[in-house]
Amino acid sequence: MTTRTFLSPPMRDVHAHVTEWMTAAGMAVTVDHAGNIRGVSDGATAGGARLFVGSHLDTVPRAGAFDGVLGVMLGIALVESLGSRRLPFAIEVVGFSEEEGVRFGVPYIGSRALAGTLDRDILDHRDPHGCTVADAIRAYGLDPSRIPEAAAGDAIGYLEFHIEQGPVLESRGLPLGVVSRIAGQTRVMLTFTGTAGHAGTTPMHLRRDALAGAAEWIAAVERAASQVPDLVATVGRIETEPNATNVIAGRCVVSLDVRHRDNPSRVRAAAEAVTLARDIAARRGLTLHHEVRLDEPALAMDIALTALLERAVSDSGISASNVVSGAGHDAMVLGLRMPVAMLFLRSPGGLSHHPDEAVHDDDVAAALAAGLRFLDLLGAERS
Ligand code: HGY
Ligand code: MN
Ligand code: MN
Repeated sequence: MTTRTFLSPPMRDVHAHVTEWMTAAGMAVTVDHAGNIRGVSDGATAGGARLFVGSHLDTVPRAGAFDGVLGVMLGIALVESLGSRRLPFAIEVVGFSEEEGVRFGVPYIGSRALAGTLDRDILDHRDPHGCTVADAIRAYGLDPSRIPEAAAGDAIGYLEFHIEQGPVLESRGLPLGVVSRIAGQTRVMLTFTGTAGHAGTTPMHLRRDALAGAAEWIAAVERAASQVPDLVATVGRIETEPNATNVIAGRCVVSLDVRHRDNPSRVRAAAEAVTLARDIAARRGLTLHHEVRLDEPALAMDIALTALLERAVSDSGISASNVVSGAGHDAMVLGLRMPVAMLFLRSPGGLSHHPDEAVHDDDVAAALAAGLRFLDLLGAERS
């Protein structure tokens, strides 16, 4: 299993491998100051119009082997398969440095740098060891003051290959799916604060138990979310202090991840969850603090680029089927800056964010063939 977080030592390892493969495919390779590795197909004029193809290289903890990195490898394979064939545009393959948001609790650092939308205050976020994003960038041998240089110039658009990470394509018996829309995502950190106390001597009615309050809230969030069609709400992280078996918890920090394909449903659900936390805290004599870490609107894929991708898939002999992505992707960030399209590969068992995440080799071959056909169609359109 793999755990590769932002500019961690495993990221240095994967950069070494990707540099080798990009170079062997005839690409000029750089790492920008947000830690994105970037390979440009040769013959590209500096600053010339280019198609970006990529995904992220960071992973969740104990991840599988395909979430993100498969999209980078398929980008390199596209360039490799073109060989000496010339297109009327360059291809830039990007391996983004931070999409999951695991190390600093803030996702999309790499793609925001490419989109030119990275807020400067994100550089001050600290990881659990107190290291800031800026420190991590410097420790990697990069310069945070040069992040603006990472911004994309003249972009035709962005194509991302990614595993579906869900059960839809497998249920349809399809190897590939064209993404129509990516669900919006709200991420919140909530802190319940009570009073630590002796587990043996404090009567139940005299307690201000932060962990019990958080637990009541977590169960209530799950119940509420189950009533709303297409809504998902997840509490994936919990940290409690002092985290001892014989001490009533004085403080408990929990994460909330809320998603829905339409924004009003998501925004309403997230707000209701925070109000619920505040009510439970008040009734239990706790205080509540919350911080919105991400408020990412749902994004519809670019119509023209997606139509070209659908044609490429059907020209490759596969019925083009649309999928809404419940997972967030770097395409959401770049879609605010350039036309974007995404091609999903079937996820056996719908499994992801798990060491047993898999793909079928034939589906990867089909994705590559559809990607090459997409380049033909885009090239013809721009000649
Ligand atoms: O959380 C997500 O949707 C993605 O895996 N970053
Ligand atoms: Mn992921
Ligand atoms: Mn991913």
